Amino acid sequence: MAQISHINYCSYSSHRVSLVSPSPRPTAPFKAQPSTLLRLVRWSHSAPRCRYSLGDGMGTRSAAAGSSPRRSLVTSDHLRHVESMAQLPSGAGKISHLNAVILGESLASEENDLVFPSPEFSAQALVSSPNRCAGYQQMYRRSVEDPAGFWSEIASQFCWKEKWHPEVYAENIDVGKGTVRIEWFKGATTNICYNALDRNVEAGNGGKVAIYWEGNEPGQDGQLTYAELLDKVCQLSNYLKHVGVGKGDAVVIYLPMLMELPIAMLACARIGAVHRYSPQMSVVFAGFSAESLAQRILDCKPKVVITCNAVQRGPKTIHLKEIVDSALTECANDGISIGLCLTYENQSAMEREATKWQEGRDVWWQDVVPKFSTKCLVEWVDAEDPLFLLYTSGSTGKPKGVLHTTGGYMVYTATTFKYAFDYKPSDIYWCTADCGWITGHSYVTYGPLLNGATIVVFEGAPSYPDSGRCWDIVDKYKVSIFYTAPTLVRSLMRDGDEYVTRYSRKSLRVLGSVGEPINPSAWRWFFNVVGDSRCPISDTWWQTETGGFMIAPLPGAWPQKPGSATFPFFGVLPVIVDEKGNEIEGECSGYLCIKKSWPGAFRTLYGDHERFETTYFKPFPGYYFTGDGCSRDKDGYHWLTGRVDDVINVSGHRIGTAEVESALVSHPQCAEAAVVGVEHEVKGQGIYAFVTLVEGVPYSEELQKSLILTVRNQIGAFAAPDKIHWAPGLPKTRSGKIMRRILRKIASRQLDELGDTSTLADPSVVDQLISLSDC
Ligand code: 6R9
Repeated sequence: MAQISHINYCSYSSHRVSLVSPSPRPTAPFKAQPSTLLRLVRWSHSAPRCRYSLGDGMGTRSAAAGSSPRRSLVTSDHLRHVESMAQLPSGAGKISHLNAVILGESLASEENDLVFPSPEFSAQALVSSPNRCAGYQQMYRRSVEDPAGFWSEIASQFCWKEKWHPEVYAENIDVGKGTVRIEWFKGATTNICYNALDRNVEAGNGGKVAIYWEGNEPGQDGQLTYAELLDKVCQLSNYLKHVGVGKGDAVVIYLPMLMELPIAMLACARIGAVHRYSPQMSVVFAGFSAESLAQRILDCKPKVVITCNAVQRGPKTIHLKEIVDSALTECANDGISIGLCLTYENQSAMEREATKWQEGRDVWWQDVVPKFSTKCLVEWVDAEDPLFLLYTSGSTGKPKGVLHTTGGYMVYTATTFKYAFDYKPSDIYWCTADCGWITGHSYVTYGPLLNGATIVVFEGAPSYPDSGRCWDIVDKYKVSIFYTAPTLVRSLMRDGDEYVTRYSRKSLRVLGSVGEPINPSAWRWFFNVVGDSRCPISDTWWQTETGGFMIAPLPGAWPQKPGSATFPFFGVLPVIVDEKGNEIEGECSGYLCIKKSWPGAFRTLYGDHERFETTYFKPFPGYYFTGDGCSRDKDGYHWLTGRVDDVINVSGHRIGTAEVESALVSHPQCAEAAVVGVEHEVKGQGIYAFVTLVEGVPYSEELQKSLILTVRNQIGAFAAPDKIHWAPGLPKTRSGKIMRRILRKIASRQLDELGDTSTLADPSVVDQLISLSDC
C-alpha cells in the first residue's frame, strides 16, 4: 500500500480544475488506499531544488529543475511510477513531499470511475445506447458532417413564416479570410415568442402550466398556463407598441425573478418592428449596482426601463426602483434621458405609497398594462435580427455587449435543452439561475418554453428560511429536472445532509450543473445525496457567447465521470490547441477552441465588431477561442480547467479583474489596485485585491470597508473583494507591467512557488507584500 507521508490540501484555484478538498478535510498524514484517485498538484523531492507543478490548466509545467511528469491524474498505486515519469535526475532519491487532491475515495481506478445511467433511465432516454453511445455517436457524426441537413431538419419542427434561403448557414470564422461573420437560417422569418407560446397553445397545450412561481416566503406562489402567459405577454407587447417601442429601440429590463421577468422578455421578442427588427432587449441582472446599470443604459440607450419597486430576498428588502432612480439620474447627467420607467408594484416587498416616484417618467405596470388587449399579432423578424443583448465581463474594464440573434438561438436553445436534460412533456423543470444571466435567458425562459415545458421561477434565496428550501420546492412542485450551479451545491453540502434527506425528492429525474467546473466531491454529493444515486447529472459547459450548451453529457447516453463535462453537443467541434494554436490530438491539455460555427453562437459584440474579432477570433486564427483551459483524457472526456484570461469566476458569475480594479481606483484614497482570483471553498473563486494607497494615507479597517463598499456600489455585491491586501508597492517589470503571477502566489500563500522575481523593477516589494499578508 502506498503511503504518502505529507498530503497537503490544496483546493482549486483559478487555473486548476476539479481541485477541491473534500470535506471534512482529513488531517495529515493521509494514508491513501492503492486505488485512491488523486490529482497531483505539485511535489518536491529530496534532491535540492527539485519541485514540480502540475495542472495549471495549461498542461504540465515544470517549475524547477527536471522535466515534469506527464499525468496529473493518478491512483496512489500509480505513485510509484511518478518518479520514472518525472524523469528525475539520477540519484535524486524519493519523493519527499506531495500536494495532491483526492478526487474520490477508494475508487476502483481512474478507468472505471464511471457512473453509468441506470438501465431503467437509459431505456426511456431520448438518446440512449446500450451499445457504447452509438445513438449519440450516430447523431453527432451526422451533425458535424452535414450541419446544414442536421439543423434544417430540426429547425423544420419550428414555425417559420418564410423558410431560409439560399443556404442554411454561412460563416467565416477565420480572421485571415476577412471579417468574421456567422449566419444561420438567414432569409427566414420567424418569431421566438410565437414559437414559445402561440405554437404550444395552438398544439392544444394552452391549459398546461407554463410557470409555477414561488415567492420569497414559503406559501407565496402563483402560476400561469400557456394561454394565460400568452395573454399577459400580448398585453405588455401592446403597451410597449403603444408607447412607441419600435425598430432599433432598446428596452432595459431590471427585474427580479417575478413572472413579469420572462413576460417582459417575451413581450419584447414578440414585437419586432416595421422593418423587421426586433427591439434590442437587454436584461440586466438585478444584483448590479446603479453605476453598472447606468453604464449599460448609456451603452444601449433604451426607450423604456422596466423594473419593480422592491424585492424581498431572504430577510432583506432590496429597493430596486431606487437603484434605477440613481442610475437614471446618472444617465441624465451624461446627457441621456430615459423617458419611461415602467414599474411593477411588487406588493409582497413594498407598498406603492412608499415608493419614490418621478411623475411624468414613472408609470405603474398594474395601472397601464392590464388595459391593453390580450391579442397582439407577432412581428415576423429575420432569423438574423437581434434578439437580445447581454453584457458580460471581459478582461478589460468595459463589459462586452454579447449580441444574440433570433433563429439560430431559438433552434439551438430548444434542442440543447431537450437533449441535455432528456426532456419529456411530463417533466417539471427548475433552473435556479436568474434571468439576468445567460442561463436564465436560455434555460429559464427560451429553451424550456420552446419545448412547452412547465418551469419553476423562484424569487427568493435558496437558503431561506433554511437550507432545505430547494428540496421543499422540489417536493411542492414535483420538480423532475433541477439545474443549478456548483456554488449552491457546495454551500448546501456544507450545511449538512439532513436538510436534504428531510424531503422526499422522489420526483427528481435529472440534475444539472453550470457556471464553473463542478469539483468531484460536490458532484458526488449532488449525485448521491440530492439525487439518491439515481439521477444523472448534466454538467453543461457553455458561455454567454455560445448561447447554449457546448459540452454536456446526454444523460441516458454516456457513462459519466464526476467533474467532466464529457462530450460535445451535436454540431459542436471542440479542439484543444497549444500556445501556438496547433491542434493537439488525444490525451492532452491546452486552450479550448471551437472549430466551425453553431446556430446559437453570438454574432458580434454590440457596437464593437473589432473587439469581437480581437477577443475571440484573433488569438488562434481559424477558431473561436473560449478563454478556457481544458484537458481531454484518454477516453475523450473533456475536463474544463477554468479561465485562462483575467476573468474571475465567483459563484459562477464572470467578473473581469480590470472591472474591480477600476472600481477600486475610483476611490479617492486608492492610488493603484491589482486584483486576482483565489480559491474559495463555496464560491469557487474569491476576489483578492492588492491596494496601494495615495501617499500619506494610513491603512485602516474603515478604509478597507469603504473600498469594499465602493466596489459594491459600482458593480454589485457579488463583486465585493473578499480580501484587501495593503500593498506599499506592486511587483512590476521594468516596463511597468504588474506581474500577476506573483500576486496569485502571494494571495494563495504558495510562497515557495514565487518563481523568478529577478526581472522585477524592485524585487524587494515581494518581501514587503508577504510581510503585510496578515494585516
Ligand atoms: C453559462 C455560463 C462562462 C464561463 C466559461 C467557464 C465557466 C460555465 C461550466 C464552466 C466548467 C462548466 N463554466 N459552465 N466551467 N464546467 N459546466 O456560465 O456563462 O457566465 O458566460 O460563464 O463559465 O469558464 O468560460 P458565463
